[in-house]
Amino acid sequence: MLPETPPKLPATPEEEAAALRAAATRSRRSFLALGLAGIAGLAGWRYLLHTPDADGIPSGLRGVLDANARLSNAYYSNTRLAPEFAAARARTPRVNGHVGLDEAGFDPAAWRLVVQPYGRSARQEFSIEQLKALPRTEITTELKCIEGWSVVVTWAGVRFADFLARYPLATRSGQPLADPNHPAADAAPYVGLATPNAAYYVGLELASALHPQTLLCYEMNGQPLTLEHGAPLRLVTPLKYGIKHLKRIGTIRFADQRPADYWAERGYDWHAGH
Ligand SMILES: Nc1nc2c(c(=O)[nH]1)N[C@H]1C(S)=C(S)[C@@H](COP(=O)(O)O)O[C@H]1N2
Ligand SMILES: [Mo]
Repeated sequence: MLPETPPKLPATPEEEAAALRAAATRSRRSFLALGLAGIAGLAGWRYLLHTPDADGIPSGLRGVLDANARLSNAYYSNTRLAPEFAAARARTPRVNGHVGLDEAGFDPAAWRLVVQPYGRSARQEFSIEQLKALPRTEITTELKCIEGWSVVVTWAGVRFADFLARYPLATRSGQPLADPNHPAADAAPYVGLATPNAAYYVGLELASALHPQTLLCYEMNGQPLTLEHGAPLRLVTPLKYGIKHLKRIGTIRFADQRPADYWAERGYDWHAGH
């Protein structure tokens, strides 16, 4: 289809000069608009950086991270799985992070897992034999460190969900969680784990603890865990960065509030998902 009125070409030098002036004004305006957008952007950035901190992160950025966390929470449905690999690809990871592992006189033979059940005061203790008596799960997944390296590792242990199926410690009622995708109303929203000396600690949402790849792990690449890799028991939660894979679990507690988290207190995202 032809335009009803074809664009009018300047007929005279005066008309041409007027048309050029009009075009220059238009482009000056858009240049100005761009500049203003840039200033607004800079002001916005200043605002983001200078608003008061929450967890050591400017609250403007904190809001963005929280929005990301809400998205990643949707991801943490028990249907999303971290990729698994052939066991032949497994390697020994470097020893990374010693916080909480330098306790003088720590005796793995005397170690017990101490659990604070949800809404009840009496603590319960578990030996490594009791944990090994539960169904064993082996997975080969990638351990990803927030520092930028990753390595494929074969882990074996008991699923956190299987531990809670046998010992229903996450509900006020003491009833087992029938459906890990829809935890009962009386289930704890959070789990906190710490080394026996409480020097390193991580927090998880119950949904992450119940994820089918989250293990209370006692073996690495077919061998019993070494002390430096977290013996007698460490956490493995492959949808999250290594910072959440607490080595040498001493205590587990179920909580109403977001538990303290060593690296979240130092500015990393609390969820640390990837
Ligand atoms: N107790 C304890 N657990 C910890 C850490 C730590 O400093 N102390 N560091 C974490 C980090 S940052 C990583 S990447 C992994 C590394 O596990 P690895 O030493 O078995 O490779 O352990 C995690 N668990
Ligand atoms: Mo890490």
